[in-house]
Amino acid sequence: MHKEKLIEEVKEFCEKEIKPFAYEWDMKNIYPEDVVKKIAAKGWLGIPFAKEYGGMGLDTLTFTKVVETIASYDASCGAIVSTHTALATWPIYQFGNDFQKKKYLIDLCNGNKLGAFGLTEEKAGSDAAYMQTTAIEQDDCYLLNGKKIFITNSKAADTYVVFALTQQELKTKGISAFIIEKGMPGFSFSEPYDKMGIRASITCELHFDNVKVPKENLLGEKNKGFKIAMSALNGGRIGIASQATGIALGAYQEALAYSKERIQFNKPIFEQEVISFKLADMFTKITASRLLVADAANKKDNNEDYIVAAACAKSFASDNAVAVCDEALQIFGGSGYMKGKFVEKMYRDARITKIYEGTNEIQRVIIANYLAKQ
Ligand code: COS
Repeated sequence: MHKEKLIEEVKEFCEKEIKPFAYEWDMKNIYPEDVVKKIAAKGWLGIPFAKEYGGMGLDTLTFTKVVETIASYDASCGAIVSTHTALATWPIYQFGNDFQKKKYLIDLCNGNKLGAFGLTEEKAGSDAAYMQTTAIEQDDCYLLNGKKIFITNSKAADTYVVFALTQQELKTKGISAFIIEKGMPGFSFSEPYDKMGIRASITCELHFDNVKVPKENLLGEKNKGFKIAMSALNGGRIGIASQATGIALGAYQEALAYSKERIQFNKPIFEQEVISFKLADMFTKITASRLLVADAANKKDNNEDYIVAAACAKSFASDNAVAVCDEALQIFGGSGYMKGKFVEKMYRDARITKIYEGTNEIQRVIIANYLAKQ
């Protein structure tokens, strides 16, 4: 499919299926199950995966454009698509064996199933290796015990990539990745969190109480799971950078339109230089974010090292998203501070992009570690 045509189709879909409802989802904490099913039916849960597995066979840049476009209408929907694709589906695509690809990947790519990623724990946030969840070998299974927190898609998902210690004393070299199915005995969820933003994406804890995970669900090699988690996060960060760029774009578009309508001192406020210069800076920030996202996406597709490029894109685009939403709200003045205005929602939605899939402080650690080696 032609990429420009796809983005036009995504826009039309969002105008009809997302825009009229997004604020209500946010206010009422509603997970838009029907819309996610429609997104799945369009094939947009499998954009960068080969057609033989039910994907669209497109590149990472196209994936970022789709996430950006969706997030410009609703950040939660952007987060749902990005997490499913980059954190749940990609690790199985990259590290799964034929059996796992047949059993899990096809349904994730064609959107029959939704995916989630379970890494974070109470004591293992930025220090991801300090996890407590264990997977102990027992006959033909691993016995999984522990709790994962802040999990996007959580209750709404069907298939989970979950990380656990298989050899505690080895730390990063004693972590393994597993594919977990909803409904496995002993696997349950907390109530959803009541979040500041991206309130239409459902976020819960995952609880594992003696879950018997068949050995065939070990993803990749035993004790090689930390690398799988970190690799998935590299791609996930490109997704978050796209999401952040989309939120900034949505807020900028709202503010630009408003600045041309709102009359003060007998003229549209856009004609005040102080306002048009703000919009010029917002436009510049969005353009720069897009270029860093594209750089990381192209490096990924060209099989170049994209760890640092993803960290640059994620931290820069998310800092920009918060700054752009702040200025958009400023342009709206008091009315932007009221419930019911999209900029108020976007301001809250933007904030998470500086935190999840590695805080921006961690992104700077990654970049600085690279600089130390130059
Ligand atoms: N991509 C690929 N491999 C990576 C990696 C990355 N981004 N970061 C680390 N690794 C690899 C290292 O190369 C190393 O491999 P070897 O053992 O073969 O040398 C291994 O992982 C351990 O690396 P390191 O010792 O640097 O691990 P640390 O525990 O010190 O962690 C950071 C490094 C802080 C970068 C890592 O823990 C991190 O990214 N934390 C943030 C986690 C996060 O994003 N959490 C939010 C999840 S929300 S879904």
